[in-house]
Amino acid sequence: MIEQLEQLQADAAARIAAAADLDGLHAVEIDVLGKRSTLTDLRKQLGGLDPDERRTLGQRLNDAKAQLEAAVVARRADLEATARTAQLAAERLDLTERLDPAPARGHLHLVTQTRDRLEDVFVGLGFTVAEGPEVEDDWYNFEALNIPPSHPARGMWDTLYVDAGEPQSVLLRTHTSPVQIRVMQDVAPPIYAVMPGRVYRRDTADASHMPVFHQIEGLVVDRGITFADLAGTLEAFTSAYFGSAIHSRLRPSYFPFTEPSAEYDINCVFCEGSGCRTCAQTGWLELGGCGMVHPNVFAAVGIDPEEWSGFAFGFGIDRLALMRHGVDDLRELFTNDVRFLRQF
Ligand code: FA5
Repeated sequence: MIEQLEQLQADAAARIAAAADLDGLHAVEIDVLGKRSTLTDLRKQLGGLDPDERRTLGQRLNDAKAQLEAAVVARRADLEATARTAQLAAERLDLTERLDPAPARGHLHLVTQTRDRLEDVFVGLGFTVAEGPEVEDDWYNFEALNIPPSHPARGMWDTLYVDAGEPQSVLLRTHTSPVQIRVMQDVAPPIYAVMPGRVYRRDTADASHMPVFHQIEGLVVDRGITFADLAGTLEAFTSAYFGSAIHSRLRPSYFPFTEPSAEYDINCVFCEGSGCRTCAQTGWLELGGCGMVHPNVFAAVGIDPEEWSGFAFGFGIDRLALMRHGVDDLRELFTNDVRFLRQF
């Protein structure tokens, strides 16, 4: 019987080791260790043996059973580990994988590029950059700029009002000039600052107008600043931005917040001054207004005009972008056709 048991144990151990998967192992386990197994049959035969043989064989049977059970546990652990690895491999999701081609990278809009470039040029000339709110009140946008209520010059800026506070007291700023006021309130002179931003007017869109557009304001306040400094600064800016072939000129004009005031023109970049359709055969293109800061503006912010003088200017950023890139219709910038935008 001992021999029979040893043979049985060896066979059972081989079958356990050979079980290919968990179901197979379960079947082998029932077969070799279950109630109807040969091992159980052998145990049933113990009753017919004499006490010594019964003890010896009983002990061997218990050992064999314990070893086979341990073998089943070990094989099960192996098979479970293999099954788990296979499951992980089958369920693996590669979240870094893209099946569609990577989308093309975009770039900054031409107006943003132009604004950045303008800031760079002025920072190179020693200016700082400041910003102000797009929703303003009447005082900043008009009154502090020497445009009291019912001043006829208010008609120069067709204003969009916001439904807040007293009627017509809160508005979308019509120019970046209110930021001049905020800068002068915040910092004591000397001041050398540019102030870019978005502005709003009740203008109908056409080749040179948009109801929402962008300006860059400039403000210098220091001792002994003259109109010659203004002209020199704008000429230095013109060649830094457009190249040395393009020059500027100042033409008498009127703004309530500057005295004297001027329009800033540059040589037409399309015909370089010889005259074309874009410049209406004049050879010049108008880019913005400028002038010496009016004493009433200094008074509004508490700067002594006897001690300090200054100049200011305000250019249309969108129009500067058109000029620099030879585009002849402002609306092209805002239609947002990528075929147009990706050229810049
Ligand atoms: C002003 O807005 C003054 N605040 C400029 C100024 C600042 C003068 C400081 C003196 C001292 P004006 O309304 O002319 O000025 O506008 C300035 C520039 O903004 C124009 O020359 C033009 O380049 C641009 N601009 C005006 N209206 C539009 C519009 N609807 N669409 C696009 N650009 C415009």
